[in-house]
Order: sequence, then structure tokens, then C-alpha cells
Amino acid sequence: MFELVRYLKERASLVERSLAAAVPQSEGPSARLDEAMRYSLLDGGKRLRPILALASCEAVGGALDDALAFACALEMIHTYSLIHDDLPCMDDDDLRRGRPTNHKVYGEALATLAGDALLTDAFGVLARSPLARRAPALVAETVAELSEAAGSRGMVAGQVIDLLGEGRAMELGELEYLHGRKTGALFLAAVRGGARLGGASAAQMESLTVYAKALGLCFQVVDDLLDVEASTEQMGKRTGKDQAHGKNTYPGLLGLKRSREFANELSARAAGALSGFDERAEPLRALAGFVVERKL
Ligand code: GRG
Repeated sequence: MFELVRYLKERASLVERSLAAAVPQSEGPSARLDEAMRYSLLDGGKRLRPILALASCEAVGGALDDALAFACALEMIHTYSLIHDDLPCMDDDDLRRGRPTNHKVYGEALATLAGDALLTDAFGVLARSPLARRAPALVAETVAELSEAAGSRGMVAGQVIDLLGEGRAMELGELEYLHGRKTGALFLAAVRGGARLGGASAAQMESLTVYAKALGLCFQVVDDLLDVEASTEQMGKRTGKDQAHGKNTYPGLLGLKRSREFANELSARAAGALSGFDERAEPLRALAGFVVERKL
């Protein structure tokens, strides 16, 4: 029987060691910036996106080392998005991962810049990875897909649609479009990038694309459910905010019961996409269960 909890812990600590090395604490004029970056980057979190990248690399028989820099880049971009999302000009949150948000500790200007630096440095980490010398075309393709996922056609677009849609009722298709960008794009890039760097075939990429799209949407539906059902203490971030901000959510549109059913359907769809893979895809299969059952 596959032990997911142990796997998650091992992979998270591998990622954390690499992140600590990727963003070292310097002395001198940049020390405070490094501190602000490391405050948000190294303070926990589930590390789901980097773990998905590593698990996808493994699922196609790739070497973990070849996806490690990419995994770090994903978490750096994810952390930047959280820092910026928490700013007063966006969601204005004071709690993240159980601790005061970056701007509460370092001020708005430094928090903004720490996010900017994490985003920019993420691409440098990937471009300087050992694989970039051995397989530059593969890494260039991954950089292109990662920038599309994070940028104006992906996560940033999703955030804009979300902010502009506050207080206006969306239809289901519109909500799915929004989340496909805000949350789903980075999940998709994680899975496809990890698989590509691991040497995936075209057929494997196709199946993993179905897996990642279903998983990303499942993650978001559950995120919406947890915002209604879970406590602030449990989540380490304020809950109950979606309704207060007039956000469009799955529970708001479908109700709690149907949203939970939809999340289960998506998790099953993700797992089903892995039917042609062998036991090396066990972590990905287990992650499809974890995303829908998670309490954090
Ligand atoms: C500011 C450009 C920009 C984008 C922000 C991703 C995002 C867009 C905002 C984060 C806020 C949010 C609640 C997004 C929806 C779901 C989500 C991404 C939750 C946080 O991800 P987890 O649960 O967090 O993986 P941890 O802390 O475990 O890393």
C-alpha cells in the first residue's frame, strides 16, 4: 500500500532544502529583501505544485534531479502570487500559512518587491539548472509553458477576472474559465513540466494533461468548500472571506452538496486519466485522492 503521508513529507523536505539553497540569505544591502523572500518561501505550505512536478517526472520514469529546479521555480512563483494576493490592494489578508502575511511583517513596498524578486528569480533557477546545459530545448519549452501559465494568459489573467468579477454573478462556464487560469494553469504547468523534463512521450503528456486539468479544478472546488466549512485555525488563513467579498465560488453557484460531488467526480476523472501508467504513477494517483480529501 502506497504511503502518501510519508511520501509528501519526504518530497516536501527535499523541495525545502533546494528552496533554501536557491534563495540564500545574504548579508549587506540585500539582506532585508532576502529575509522577506525567505520568510514566505520557507515557512511551510503543502508544496503541492513542486510535489506534483516531481511525481509527474517519476511517473514517466524520469530522474528526480532533472525536475528539482523546476519544482523550486513553481513554488517560488506560487509564493509570489500568495504574497501579492494578500496585499491591501488585492485580498488584504493578515494571515497566511498560520503566520502574519509578508506585508504585515515587512511593509507593503518590501512585500511587493519580495514577490517580484521571487517571480523573476524563479526563471533564473530553472535556466541555470544542470539539465539546461544537457537538454536546452526541453528546458526552453518548459520555461515558455511556465511563463504562459503564470503570466497574462494564465494566473495573472485569472486574478484579474476574479477581481473584476467581485459582486457580479458568474455562470458556471465563466467560473471554470477563471479558475482554469487563476489556479489551474500552474497545476497544469507543474504536471506537464515535470513529465516533459522526465522524458514523457506525446501520449503520456496527453493523459497527464487530462489528469492535471481535472486535479486543478478539483483543488479549487475544494478550496471554495474549505473557505465555507473550515476554521481559520485549521487553514492558517482567514476563511469565510469569499462570501464577504462577493466572490464567485462553486458552493455559491452549486451549493455545498453538489460542489462536493463535483469535486469527487473531478478526482475520479484525474485518477482515471492514469489508467495507462504503471506503479510509478502511484504518487499521482494518491494525490488525486489527497486533493479532494484534504482538510488544509
Ligand atoms: C497575485 C498574480 C497574482 C495571482 C494570485 C494564486 C492566486 C492568484 C492567489 C492565491 C489566493 C487563492 C486563495 C487562490 C486560490 C487557491 C489557492 C491557490 C490557494 C493556495 O494554495 P495552497 O493551498 O497553499 O496550495 P499552500 O500554503 O499550501 O502553498
